[in-house]
Amino acid sequence: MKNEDLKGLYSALLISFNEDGSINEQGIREIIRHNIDKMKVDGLYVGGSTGENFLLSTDEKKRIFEIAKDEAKSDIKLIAQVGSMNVYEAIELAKFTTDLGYDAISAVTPFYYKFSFEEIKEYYEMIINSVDNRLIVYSIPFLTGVNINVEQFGELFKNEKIIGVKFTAADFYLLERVRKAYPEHLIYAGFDEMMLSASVLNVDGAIGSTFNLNGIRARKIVELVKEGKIDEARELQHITNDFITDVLNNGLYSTLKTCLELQGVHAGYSRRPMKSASEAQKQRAKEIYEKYLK
Ligand code: SI3
Repeated sequence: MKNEDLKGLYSALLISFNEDGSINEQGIREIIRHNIDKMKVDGLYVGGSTGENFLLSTDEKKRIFEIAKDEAKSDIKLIAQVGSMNVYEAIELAKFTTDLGYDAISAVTPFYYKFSFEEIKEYYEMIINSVDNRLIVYSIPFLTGVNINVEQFGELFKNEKIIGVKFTAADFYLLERVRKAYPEHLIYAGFDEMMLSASVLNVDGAIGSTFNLNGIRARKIVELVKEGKIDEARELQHITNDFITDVLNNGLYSTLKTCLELQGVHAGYSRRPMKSASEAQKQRAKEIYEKYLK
């Protein structure tokens, strides 16, 4: 598959857990089917923040990668987020998902310690040079505290296997600079609530948690921008952002999961220490579902 074939709209896959925190395989399969059959997404981003990935063991991550590939087969594109504080785990997962046939891997910038850019670059080189695959940098400064500037993106992109970035930041000046500087690299918008603005800047795709439920509306925003129908796109972004604001206020992943449950998809519990929805939050999620998704 050519790099440009990786463009498109990807759901950051939600993961269903049982009440005891174990993986709910049937629930995960149902979420994947819902994304393919109802949301009509181009691909899935597996093992991201939305997948509560950083709360899981290596074996659990591997099992989720296996389930996603087994359920999705080659019907849609699959990107595996393998990044970890433990670069050796990241390498192990990069090898594992490449062997499974994932179309690309992605890795969050290493976090917690204040790594220098040289260290960050070496982390990426170690991961991607261990496999015959392509890598998308996962930049999410508001959670990691790691900011990468235009020149540093250029340093990373010198490795031809590092083909793009998932840009989860509100810095649209930086996004514009990166777009202009690296027209051949793939940029995925990471904040669903800023999809319109990112589309105007000509990103190559988007990866988001809310597409698990709002995927059809999200795609329409992208299409309207491409057709130059900015007023209509803005109206849809307004509705989308009313939805996202209500979801964020009620608890992001637990509300998305409750909304899926209301559609008969067993999205299950969250993984501790992440809290699952309380009765009051479930009630509010029902109102959100009825207002925006029915
Ligand atoms: O890694 C992932 O699961 C993502 O793709 C994350 C994605 O950028 C989401 N960010 C987080 C922290 O969940 C967004 O889709 C986000 O949930 C949404 O824009 C609402 O703020």
